[in-house]
Amino acid sequence: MSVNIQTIVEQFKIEGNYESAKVFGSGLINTTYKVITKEEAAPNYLLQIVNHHIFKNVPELTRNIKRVTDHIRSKLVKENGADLARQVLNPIDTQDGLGFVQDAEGKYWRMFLFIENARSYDQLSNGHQAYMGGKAFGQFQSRMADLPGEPLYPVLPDFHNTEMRILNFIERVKADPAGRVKEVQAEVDFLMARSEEYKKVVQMGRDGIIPERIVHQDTKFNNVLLDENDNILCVIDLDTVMPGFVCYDIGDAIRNGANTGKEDDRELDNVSLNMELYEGFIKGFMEETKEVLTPAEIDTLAFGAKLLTYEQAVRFLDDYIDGDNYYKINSPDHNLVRTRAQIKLLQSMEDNFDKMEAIVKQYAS
Ligand code: ADP
Ligand code: GN1
Ligand code: MG
Repeated sequence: MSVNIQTIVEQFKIEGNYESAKVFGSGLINTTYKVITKEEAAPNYLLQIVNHHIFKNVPELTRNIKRVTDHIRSKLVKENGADLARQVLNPIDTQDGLGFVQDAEGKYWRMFLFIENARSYDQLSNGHQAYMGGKAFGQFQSRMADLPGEPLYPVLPDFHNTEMRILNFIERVKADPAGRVKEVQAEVDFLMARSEEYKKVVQMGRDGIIPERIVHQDTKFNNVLLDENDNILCVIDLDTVMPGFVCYDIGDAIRNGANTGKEDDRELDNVSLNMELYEGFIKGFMEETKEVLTPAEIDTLAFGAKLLTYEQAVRFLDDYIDGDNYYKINSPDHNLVRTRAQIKLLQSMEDNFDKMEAIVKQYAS
């Protein structure tokens, strides 16, 4: 890259001096680096290029993240023995006080304290991890319940508005910008056959049956940092924290985390709902939230897993039909492979839906 990372880093108020930077993590949207400082005593940092084609208002996004992390920190300081460097993301301010740097190419950079000795898994290996994932997102959600001040800025309006996503998808299929629709007609038909069912949560919100709350909205398991004993450190990747419905968070956590295969598994036989991991997520999430959730919200939780899987299939296929403009891809058919894996997972959830609902009932009581 032509931009010199050191000159970017030096515009932030860091301790110590820049030594090196290397690409880090496996997110599909932003570009992340770990920055090492020369001095042993100085912390390391996490530097990110924010994808401003997606997050168009970086100043407001920066303000949201500051408000959210300040609020979590204000709760942690009241807890005995809380580790303020590891139990909350710490954004690093810039010399000019803006909190982000825009380089000569127009890219936006931001920085956090690097959380040392943290684990972030793309795939789970046991029910304890799922339980911790459910707890982490449940705890995040209950901490946000008393965020002071005006509503958070809607950085991505209608992010999980499935009704809107379906309307956009129909338009995309009609326009067929990359000439790919004929190749994916079976997948389009599968998703369109279910479109009415998956408008339900948005409609329930509109009818006042379920309340909006501040939720995370990108609850992949690699957005939870765990310590060396797999206990919760903190929830990261706060770009999408906005008002939304509670089933989005537990739903997406299950979609991403309770899959026997990978999100982009080419081998569809690997993909299904892992009931043990599903139960772990529900147990952890319910422990943290059941006192505040309404019966109508509790009724949406198992459905949320299907909803978010459906929506993710629509989003991946939409991007494939569009010619791959949104998600990072590793192969020309990557978004189609991802779509097929989401459809397979959704089918498995449809087959197990009664059991999924029974597990929610068990932990809600
Ligand atoms: P993306 O939006 O691209 O998913 P993330 O903010 O989730 O970006 O960061 C990508 C990865 O970097 C995370 O999954 C996690 O492994 C790691 N990471 C992010 N922030 C920190 C941090 N402050 N300390 C240590 N690791 C981090
Ligand atoms: C993106 O940024 P990352 O990789 O955590 C996406 C999520 C998708 C996910 C699918 C802002 O998450 O909504 O569920 O990919 N984030 C955004 O892997 O679109
Ligand atoms: Mg992430």
